[in-house]
Amino acid sequence: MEERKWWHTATVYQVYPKSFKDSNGDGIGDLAGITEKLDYLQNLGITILWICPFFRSPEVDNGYDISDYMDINPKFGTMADMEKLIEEAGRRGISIIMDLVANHCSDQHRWFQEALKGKDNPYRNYFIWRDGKDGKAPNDLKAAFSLDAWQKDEKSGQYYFHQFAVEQPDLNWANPAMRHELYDMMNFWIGKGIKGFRMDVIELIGKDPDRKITANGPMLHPYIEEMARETFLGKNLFTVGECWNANPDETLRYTNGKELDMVFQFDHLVIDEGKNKFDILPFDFIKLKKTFRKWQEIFSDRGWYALVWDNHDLARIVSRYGDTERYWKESAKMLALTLHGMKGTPYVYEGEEIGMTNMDFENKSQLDDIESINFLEAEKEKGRDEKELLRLISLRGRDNARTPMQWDATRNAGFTSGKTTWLCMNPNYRSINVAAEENDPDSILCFYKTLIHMRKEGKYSELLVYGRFDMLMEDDEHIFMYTRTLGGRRLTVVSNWGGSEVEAPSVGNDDRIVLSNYRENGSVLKPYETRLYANC
Ligand code: TEU
Ligand code: CA
Repeated sequence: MEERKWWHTATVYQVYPKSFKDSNGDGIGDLAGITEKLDYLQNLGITILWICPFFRSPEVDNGYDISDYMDINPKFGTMADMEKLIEEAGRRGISIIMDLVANHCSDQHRWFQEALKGKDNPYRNYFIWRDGKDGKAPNDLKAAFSLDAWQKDEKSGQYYFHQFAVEQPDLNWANPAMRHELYDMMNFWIGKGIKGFRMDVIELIGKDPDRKITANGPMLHPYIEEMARETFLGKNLFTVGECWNANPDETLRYTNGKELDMVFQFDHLVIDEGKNKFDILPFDFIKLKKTFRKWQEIFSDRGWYALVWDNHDLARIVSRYGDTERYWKESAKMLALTLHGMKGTPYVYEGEEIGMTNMDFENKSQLDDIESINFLEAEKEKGRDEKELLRLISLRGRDNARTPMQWDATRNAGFTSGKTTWLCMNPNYRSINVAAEENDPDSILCFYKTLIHMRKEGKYSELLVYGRFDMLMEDDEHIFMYTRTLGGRRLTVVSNWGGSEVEAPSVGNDDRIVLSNYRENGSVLKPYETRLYANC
């Protein structure tokens, strides 16, 4: 039996502060708005709240370009608002974890502004500078957002490295002075009552750009171990790292007891991606099941699995793997039970719990995200049709996850009292919203609430948290089925991943259905029918 941790029974809720709730009518979500909604989160059963960056930022990448780690983006409020949010959350048994963006900062950060002053400035080596080669960049490394990874500084003639936007210079983790300033910042926030960290692209901090190594670099784990020792280790906090290139060995090193509690890996969400997220391949259901089974086996008795469908970088799961035309409610619930029945910590992204969907971005003026805008411009340069590009962005773009939270059917979905919102509303807010679901026992919201509470406390909690995972029917074209077993007790999840009826597989004789997205459960599984059986 794994060592028990306070957060093992938790479900983590992720808030994108700009889009969750606006308290002052300026059309931009803010910290006071999150505080307003803490009762909603407590009622949902949430005990850990991950808030995306709320620090001072020019918002080139919506807050993942931080210009002051120790101050609050004035659009989101003040330090007093943050202190109140931490306190009010604590009173409701909700621990707040912050988004640690330690791989890079904003080019408007004091450190970078100092570094630009010259090669012998003490902050110069807080960043990664190289001379060019033959009048060009040091090498041909690429960045995200359709960019090259080296940016020339005309004043010094050198290039600096950026894995993301030009305005997001990578921090130089080889510099102990820089590392220790980051640790001081982390300890400042721990002192404020932050109960943990979600670590943005933590896999990149050990990079060696001269050898074109970005993720999983040679110094990655020594740096994380040092960070842990200097800040959160032994303080019973919650830490999760974001890793897009995690392999089994690397992942188990992260969770070796000297580093993090868990990492996100996204293999199950890139199975239909070719060259990039906008290069969409046919969905391969069996590959999806094999991916989940692989990672469940890796984490079977070591480390811990982050169970994720949605986040602020991903298109809405019910639009990706569900059916928003004919079986919106059934497929959203099926996806929820299929994920939440597994071993690991489930993450719920704002709006996922009410079945929020992608939207059609018909005009590029509706877009905000640098990743989508750069993709559109870069591909148009190559002669591709804007309408087709907008179709792809509507399928996979990050703005799908950033349209404001849909609270009710009033103007702007009750997200703001103002006339405008910083990003377009999804027009389906009139039918998909919290108010329409919170008192409907058959709603997606109530289904998520049941799942979250089932893990948190009660009869099946221990089985859901610690039960062994075994995949069944892995090669079946329609059914996702697995068991969770512990001490002779068993849960079985059976999900029909398609819009047609299929024969229901047999289960144990004394297995009874304890949760389903259909009222009647017969010998066939109806479209997107999902069932949780228990023998105890
Ligand atoms: O994302 C890491 C990252 O690489 C994503 O941009 C991902 O590759 C892409 O969205 C998949 O299509 C983190 C943050 O979650 C993201 O919001 C930031 O833009 C990025 O790092 C830079 O901080
Ligand atoms: Ca506001």
